[in-house]
Amino acid sequence: PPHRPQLTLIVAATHNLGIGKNGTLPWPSLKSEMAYFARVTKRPPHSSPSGTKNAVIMGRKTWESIPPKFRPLKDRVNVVVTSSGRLASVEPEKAREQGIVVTTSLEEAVDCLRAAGEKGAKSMGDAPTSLPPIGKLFIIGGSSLYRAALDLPQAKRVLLTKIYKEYDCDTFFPLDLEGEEGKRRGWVKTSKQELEEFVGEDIEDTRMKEGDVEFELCMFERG
Ligand code: FOL
Repeated sequence: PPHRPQLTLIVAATHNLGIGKNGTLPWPSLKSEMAYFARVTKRPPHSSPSGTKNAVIMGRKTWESIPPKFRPLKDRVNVVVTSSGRLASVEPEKAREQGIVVTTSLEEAVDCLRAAGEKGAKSMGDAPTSLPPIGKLFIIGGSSLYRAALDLPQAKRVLLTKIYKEYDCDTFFPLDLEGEEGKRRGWVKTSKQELEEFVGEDIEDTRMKEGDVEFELCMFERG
């Protein structure tokens, strides 16, 4: 496993980069888009050891935004970053057995997962983790965690779903990947083929529609 594991941000945003409103998503459920999020974040890399799970790293407000019946997000190691080091909704002892890791910074989150991912390479002296082997690392929001991740050189990929409808938003993705700053920082949109290869599924058309909402599945990378 790499010493500095790559991080992939996954986000759905409007044209104005809106990602949230009043502690939840700005749009009334986009089932097919959410299903894409769930499939992609659950699917471990090809040729990973059996039992490998991906990790989803999120900020405390994003954790709270997930309907209680869906959290922790199943079949993934859930990591919640919170400066207080506590989650009101979870008993600390219960957290780890449910596959929930609570950390106080993104760096701590990545270090903790790296230790789990390299488990077996070292034999003694590790803290007991009870974490499975870790595959891909996804940053799932919200805006302050996206910003922290974009500042790390390990963040080399963004899976962006562009929502082609305007919704009132009070929370925004911190970087316009296709704007001046995004270009200056080296972000480029990849091909559909590269997207399919990374997400591990064939995509008939990256341009999709649910009800009257059109959206587009995109991937951006930086060298
Ligand atoms: N990225 C994309 N592309 N779409 C999103 O909706 C999205 N949402 C978040 C982060 N990145 C995203 C954060 N918000 C659930 C709810 C909110 C949320 C993320 C996940 C959630 O409940 N997920 C369940 C699926 C539930 C269902 O099937 O409706 C899961 O198992 O992933």
